[in-house]
Amino acid sequence: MILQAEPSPIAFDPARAALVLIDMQRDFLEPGGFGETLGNDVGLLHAAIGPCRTALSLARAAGMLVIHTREGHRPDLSDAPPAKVARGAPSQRIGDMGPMGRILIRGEPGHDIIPALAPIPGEPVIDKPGKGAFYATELEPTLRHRSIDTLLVGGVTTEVCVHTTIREGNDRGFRCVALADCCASYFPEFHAMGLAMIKAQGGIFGWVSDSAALAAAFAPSPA
Ligand code: C5J
Repeated sequence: MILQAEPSPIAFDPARAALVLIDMQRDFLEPGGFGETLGNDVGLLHAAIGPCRTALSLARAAGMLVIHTREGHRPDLSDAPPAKVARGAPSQRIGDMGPMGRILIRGEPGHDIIPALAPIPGEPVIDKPGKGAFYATELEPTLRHRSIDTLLVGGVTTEVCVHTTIREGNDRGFRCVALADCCASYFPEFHAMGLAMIKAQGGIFGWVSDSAALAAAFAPSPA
């Protein structure tokens, strides 16, 4: 199967590829969550929801592995570096009570994945304390046990958790493809530059494609 991408098309076997949706959580996409406490306009992330739904439907129909990640911390904050909790001047800090429960804490309503992209049984959900999905998680063995070699990545935000995960995956030998319209940022210019960085220099740490190209890759070839 060939996926049109930049800087070059990439061949992939759906049985050895995973769709990885990064942190499509209420805490980042809905008012009152972590993203908004940092002063961001959460509406800017909503453009990625429809394309993520498309990619999710395609991956599920093809029997591909689908992995969801969630950024967040244990209720006692034992896995939250003090430097992360203290950083910046947010209106509320990690662990404070907000309208969707404690900010960025596992088990709270804000930590959930948005209903439009809810995982279904059998889809691993990786809880991560950091920005990258490989750090301090079971993601790598989850992929290796299934002989996955290619990651199709969407989610938020492009230049933070998506980028960090793609960099980590690339260094571990996975072929990482950012699905551009399935990603979004509170800063449109960072989204654009984040994608540009991935595919520059002949694909220095990955490829960039989109949900339409994924649909085309899965479309039956004309007889
Ligand atoms: C951020 C993320 N932006 N999921 N997290 O803090 O990108």
